[in-house]
Amino acid sequence: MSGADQAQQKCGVIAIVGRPNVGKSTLMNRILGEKLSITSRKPQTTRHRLLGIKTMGSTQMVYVDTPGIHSNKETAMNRYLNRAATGSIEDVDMILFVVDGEQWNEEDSGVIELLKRQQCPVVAVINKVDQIADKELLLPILSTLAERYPFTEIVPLSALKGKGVDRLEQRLESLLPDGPHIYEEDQITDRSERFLVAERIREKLTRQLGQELPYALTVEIEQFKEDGKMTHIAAVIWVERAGQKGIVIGKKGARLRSVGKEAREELEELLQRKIFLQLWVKVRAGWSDDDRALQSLGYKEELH
Ligand SMILES: Nc1nc2c(ncn2[C@@H]2O[C@H](COP(=O)(O)OP(=O)(O)O)[C@@H](O)[C@H]2O)c(=O)[nH]1
Ligand SMILES: [Mg+2]
Repeated sequence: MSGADQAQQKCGVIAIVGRPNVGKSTLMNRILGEKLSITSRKPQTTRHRLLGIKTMGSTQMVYVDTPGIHSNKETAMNRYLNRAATGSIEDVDMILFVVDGEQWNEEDSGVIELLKRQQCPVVAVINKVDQIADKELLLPILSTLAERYPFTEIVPLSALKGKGVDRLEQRLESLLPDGPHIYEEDQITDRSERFLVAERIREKLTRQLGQELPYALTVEIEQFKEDGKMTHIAAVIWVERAGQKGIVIGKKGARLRSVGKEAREELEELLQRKIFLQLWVKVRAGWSDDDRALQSLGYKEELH
């Protein structure tokens, strides 16, 4: 590419932050028009920093989806999640601070405290406005938010329904600094297929299992192999206790079969090929509160 072309390019890294469950991952997927990040009704579904790259002509937006910043009990996993989230707001060009239009709590206030240390523009997103029937209620939410922090912009939207997202993108584009693109035009994430596959299996487990269990499990890909006809994927679902193993497997293996079927169907769509998926459930006591186990299961410090 010639120097002149590069000079016209715009590029920026935009971190999406907020407390768990406000819709950060749903928003990133919506902007990209692609399901990269996994989502669920349960808090702390997102455990890793994940880039979503959107290039349109001379403009490249590099979104960073992050685990929710929270104040739960101190375990190795919780410390890891908070580090991954707070680390991603350093050295970015913009921050998207996402809140749930219906609920504000002290975890949101905690995130605001972190924002106060940042120099870059911060755009606030009031998400889930589809759940606010009386739109007049938005005005007081907007003004309270404006009092809490000098946001560059406050944009109400619905990530789930896609309402207001175009307007947000236009505003972000206008704030984007000049600079050469960081990634190739056709690259949409920094993560491997292997990673996306493990995450998609974890999403199905998170959605199908009860309240507590999702936090006690992680997914590790043991085999990822092409044979010309299809991709053979073998994954281990690690749980913390034998009792949890039984629940994941279900009566006569019903739960595991159902997770496997849903995951396989989505993975075939994601990877655009036939997949043979095998799932095993294994116990590794206390993996989520053990720094070394976390590392070996892929929860490594993510520097960028
Ligand atoms: N009604 C409604 N629900 C939403 C919206 N955006 C996200 N959600 C739901 O909120 C839950 C948490 O979303 P997720 O993207 O995983 O939140 P995250 O933890 O901030 O990444 C999921 O059940 C989403 O479907 C929205 O605009 N409207
Ligand atoms: Mg998320």
